[in-house]
Amino acid sequence: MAQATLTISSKNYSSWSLRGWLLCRMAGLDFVEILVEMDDEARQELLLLSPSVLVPRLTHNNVAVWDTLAIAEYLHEIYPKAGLWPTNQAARARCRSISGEMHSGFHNLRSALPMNLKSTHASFKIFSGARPDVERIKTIWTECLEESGGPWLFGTEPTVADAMYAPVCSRFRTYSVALEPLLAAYAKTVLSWPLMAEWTAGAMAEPDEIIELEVEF
Ligand SMILES: N[C@@H](CCC(=O)N[C@@H](CS)C(=O)NCC(=O)O)C(=O)O
Repeated sequence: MAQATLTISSKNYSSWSLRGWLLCRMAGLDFVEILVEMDDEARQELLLLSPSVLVPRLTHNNVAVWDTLAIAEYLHEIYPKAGLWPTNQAARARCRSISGEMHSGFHNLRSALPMNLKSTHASFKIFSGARPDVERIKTIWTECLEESGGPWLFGTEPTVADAMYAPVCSRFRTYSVALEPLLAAYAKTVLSWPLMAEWTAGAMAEPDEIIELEVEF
């Protein structure tokens, strides 16, 4: 059986790579990472293997899966006991809904506050177009945490939703977004997750800096 692979790009900047990687690790998949360096000549060739020309891209048993939510659903089929989605149907529906919201929305937040694990900015004025995104995310987290009791969005174990919002926790830290205690505790849970620590260590070791993704002040 061929070794499963996950094609990803920069650990410092690529939030979708982080989500895909977290999902694979949460599922317990044995895989090797194919890191497409931002300035690598092989990058285009590797990315072209993914019809969307985007990462993450998973290969498993000669099946190629691209797009993060498709990867989540594929992993859930392969590892149904991994708990990627909540077992309760209503919670699962909400988990899918808020994961979908992250997947298809929050464009202003994503462009105004790009993921940059290496960076922190003590005072950052959030562009007015991104503020509704921040408020909506706070509402989502509050509702989930109040319903489930935390520390993760759907209770005692991380689910797809936590992987989807993990890069947001890092963005809120990078750009010093103020959070009320319940949400600050949630962000702390995510940022101190051993998987996040492992990914962040990889980001810190990356030499490249992408000027376009460095927010200027
Ligand atoms: N909807 C896609 C979004 C993936 C995406 O935008 N990936 C970015 C990296 S964060 C990418 O591959 N950009 C192209 C590139 O790096 O050349 C998914 O869910 O996987």
